Amino acid sequence: MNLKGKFKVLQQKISQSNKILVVGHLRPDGDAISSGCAILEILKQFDKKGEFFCSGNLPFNFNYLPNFYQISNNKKDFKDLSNFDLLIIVDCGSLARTDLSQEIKKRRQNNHPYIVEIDHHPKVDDYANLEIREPQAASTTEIIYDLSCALNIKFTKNLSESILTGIITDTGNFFYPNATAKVLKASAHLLEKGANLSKIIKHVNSNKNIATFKLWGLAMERLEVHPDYDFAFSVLTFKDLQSINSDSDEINETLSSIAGFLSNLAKVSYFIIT
Ligand SMILES: [Mn+2]
Repeated sequence: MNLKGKFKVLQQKISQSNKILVVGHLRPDGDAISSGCAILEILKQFDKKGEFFCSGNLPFNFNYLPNFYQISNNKKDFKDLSNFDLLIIVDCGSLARTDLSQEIKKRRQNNHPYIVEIDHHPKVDDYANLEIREPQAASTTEIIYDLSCALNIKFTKNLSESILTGIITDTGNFFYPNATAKVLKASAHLLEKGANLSKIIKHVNSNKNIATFKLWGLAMERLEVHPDYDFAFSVLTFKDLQSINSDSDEINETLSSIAGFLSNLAKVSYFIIT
């Protein structure tokens, strides 16, 4: 089935369902949170009210998004998924990242609830009844943008800000190569519909804590430049990394943002952080 056909099936399933649950990945990032918030906005246009579950701590810098305070991270409330008619799983990458693997596997045997997966990560698990997977999309919200265009969903300010938040998160403020012409055109359209770019960029990036800044400080302090070779390096030890008390995803993200920033040094072609 082509993408348009899949969007039509999703539209039909939403219309037929009364209890709908949206699931983002555990320790959600801006794309997971805003994808779920955008789906809740779309459901309103079908006169449906959905629930939204993400496991783990919710990043409060996204609390400007519509529906943010509707997000539940209380796993106990979602033990029995048979209460729901439709599950829409966004940005998860793999079943384990839903943090509801057991519950979803159990329900999948009865083919109820119907499971739709919307994602831009490469395929890992096969668990959805309808898989809307677009690995070339910059963010899951870019797929939700295409869905909204295909289904003639009204781009309210709330929906536009949700979609743009995911795009800005996953393109690193339009810095990465996934910020394609299509993404920029979609973003311009979302601005026309009332999304506030500077507000979103400010919120998306207001997620650093003091321990992370101290780690940045260490990396700067130990920075050495070798102009003869266009080469710079800095050193962070395992112990330094432990100080920020985060999981490996977060540590990797912090390291790549430090390396990204330091590689802005003029006349440096090679940068290593070790
Ligand atoms: Mn994403």
